[in-house]
Amino acid sequence: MSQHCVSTFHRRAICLWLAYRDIVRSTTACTAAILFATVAAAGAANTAGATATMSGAASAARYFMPDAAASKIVTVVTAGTVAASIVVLTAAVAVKETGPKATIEHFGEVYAFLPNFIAVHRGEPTRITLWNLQPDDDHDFVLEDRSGEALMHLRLAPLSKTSYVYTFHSEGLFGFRCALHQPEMNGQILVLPPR
Ligand SMILES: [Cu+2]
Repeated sequence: MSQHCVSTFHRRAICLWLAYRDIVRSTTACTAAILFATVAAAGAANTAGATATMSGAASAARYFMPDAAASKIVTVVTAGTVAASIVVLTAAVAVKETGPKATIEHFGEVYAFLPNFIAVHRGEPTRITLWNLQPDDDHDFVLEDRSGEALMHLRLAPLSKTSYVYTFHSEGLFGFRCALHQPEMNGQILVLPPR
């Protein structure tokens, strides 16, 4: 405002008008900025909502039990009489909370299944319970067929036990892995002949 103002009295009206114009302009600009910010925020919220919906749908589709074709290799049920029970732990080999720091700097955080080698008999229902021991880390369990295709995919939430009864109908060596911690968090299930 001061640049428009001169000391002479008869220009007071012009000065006031210019000041008024400046205020109107800045208010308009400010209103436009607020409107733009509001629209941008609404757009961001919509995008976030869409992302959340998509990731929700994606996560629902990501985890699955054996389908009809996979069930010819292994059937998985929640309960029943079992011939054997096996507990598999998620072991924190090198993690940020406890180190060693140099190992994590070199490899990143390292986890493992413990045990990572299981033997079962064909046709023998076997309970396998997966314990996620980490309080703040997700793991998952992908059981693979002999060509490496996923037969099933389970989420192992932090501090949880995930238990199913597996009956293999096919002998041989089947891999499993945590898809979140590759390439190190793996194991194998050897399916032996019936005893
Ligand atoms: Cu993992």
